[in-house]
Formats: sequence, C-alpha cells, structure tokens
Amino acid sequence: MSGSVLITGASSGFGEAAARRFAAAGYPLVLVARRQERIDALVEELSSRTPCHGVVLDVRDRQSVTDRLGSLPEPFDDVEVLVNNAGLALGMGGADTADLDHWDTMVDTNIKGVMYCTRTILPSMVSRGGGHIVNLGSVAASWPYPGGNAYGGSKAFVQQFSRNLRTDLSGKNIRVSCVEPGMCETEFSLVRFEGDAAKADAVYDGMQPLSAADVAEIIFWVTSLPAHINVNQLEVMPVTQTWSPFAVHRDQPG
Ligand code: NDP
Ligand code: 8X3
Repeated sequence: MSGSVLITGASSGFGEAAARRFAAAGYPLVLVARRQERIDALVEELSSRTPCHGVVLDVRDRQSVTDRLGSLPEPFDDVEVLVNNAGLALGMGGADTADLDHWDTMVDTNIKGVMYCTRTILPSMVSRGGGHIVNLGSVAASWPYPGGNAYGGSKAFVQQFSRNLRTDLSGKNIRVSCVEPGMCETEFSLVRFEGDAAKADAVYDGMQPLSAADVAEIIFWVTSLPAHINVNQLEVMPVTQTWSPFAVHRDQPG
C-alpha cells in the first residue's frame, strides 16, 4: 500500500483496534469520530509510530463529511483504504414498540454515514487508479433476531451497497469488502443499552466473544492480500455463537 488509511469510528472498538493495527504496519492514518478527547489521545499515541491526522466529526452530517474529509491535508489526502466502521445499534425492543428516534439514528449513521464517506472519498480513489473500501456490516445483515429490526436492515444495506459498489467500480482497480462480524465485546452493547453496563455485560456472560483486535486483524488481512484479490464478503462469528432453529409459534389458530 502507498496511501493513507481513513478509519471512521476510530475512538473505540474495531476502529481503534484497526488504527493500532495499521499504525503498526506504518500507514499514515486519518482517524474520525465524534469524541474529541479519544481521537486526540489516539493521534498523540500513534503519532510516534506513523503520521496521524484526527478529524472530529459526525458521519451523519453530510456537509461536514463532504467539506472536511474531502479536503484532507497532504499526505493524508491520498486515501488508499477507507474503513467505513462508524456505526451503532440502539435498543432491542420489538418493532411495534421501538423508539423511532433510535431507528432514525441507526439509518442516519449506519446507512447515510457510509454513503456520505464513500461518496466523498471515492473520486480521489478513482483518480489515483486504486484503493480499497472496507465496510463494517454484521451477521445481523443476513440473520434476523428478535429486536434486530432496523439495525439488521441497516446492515443489509451495507452488504448490498458493498456489492453494488463493486459493479460500479468494475475496471477501476478499487476493491470493496464487507466484513460481517458476530458478537464482539466492544462498547457496542453499552451503546445499544444506553449506558446500562449490567445489560451490556450480560450479553457476553459465559461465552467468549470476538475481540476488537480479532476484527482489526481481519480488516488488515483483507487489505493486505495481493492486489488482484477482492474479498467480497467475510462473515465471522466466535465459535460460541451459532444459529437457532426457526421459531414456530403454535398457539395461533390457522
Ligand atoms: P463501538 O461502540 O465500540 O464503536 C463505534 C464507533 O463508531 C465509535 O468510535 C463511535 O465514536 C463511532 N460512531 C458512532 N456514531 C458515530 C457518528 N455519528 N459519527 C462518527 N462516529 C460515530 O462499537 P464497535 O467497534 O463494535 O462497532 C463498530 C462497527 O462494527 C459498527 O458499525 C457496528 O455496527 C459494527 N459491528 C459491531 C459488532 C459487535 O458485536 N461489536 C458486530 C458486527 C458489527 P464516537 O462515539 O466517538 O463518535
Ligand atoms: C452486531 C452483532 O449479533 O449483536 O452487529 O447483531 S449482533
């Protein structure tokens, strides 16, 4: 690789771990998230290893994404890898009781944020004649579970958007991969349950989830394969997670 690596959602979880992984390999980094202190601290820490540039913004803010990620200073403007990682789940209630504000936030972040960042960075990849977009999907894109509703729907968008990008980018030497993890202990569940640590901890109780470093290694691996190889979609779960039989409700008359 010759350019920079831009990671959204770099202030925790997969994004932070991916920043460390790419820094260890010496790539210039653009680290994006909303929490200024976290981004500042990571930029300061990783700058001793590699050039780092922090951008504090909300990926839901189209103007801000377009203006700030579209005018990065050198050498960061030569983005070779875009990791569209910023995202979240909110709530786990049924679709009939879910909070519409939660649904809006998931759609705006997981769908629109990915669209804005991709559309902003893609023209420079096309001009430079190469690049790689890694989108963070989820097992929830393909496998429904109770309370997954809008979150699963938003990740299904990420899966299909990734495939469609590949067709649009045919012949342009730009790779697109959708990495789809299962259960991984990050701040994901703490965010989903709005700061309720007991509920978040219970999600991983008695099982070994993936770690953020596991997923970062996969993201790094996908990008470091020989340039003629494109991993389209990569679903990964901890060994402790698998599928259940279909639920059949038998009380309902005909
Ligand atoms: P974390 O909550 O640990 O990290 C989420 C990151 O996204 C944070 O850095 C957060 O930063 C950032 N973010 C959230 N909203 C915005 C926003 N509007 N603008 C900019 N940045 C934002 O979770 P994970 O690391 O686990 O999640 C990363 C991605 O992986 C998400 O897309 C998630 O859906 C997906 N995923 C997670 C799985 C899991 O089990 N953990 C499994 C499968 C997929 P800040 O708050 O500072 O803005
Ligand atoms: C997060 C994984 O299984 O909690 O995307 O939906 S799961």
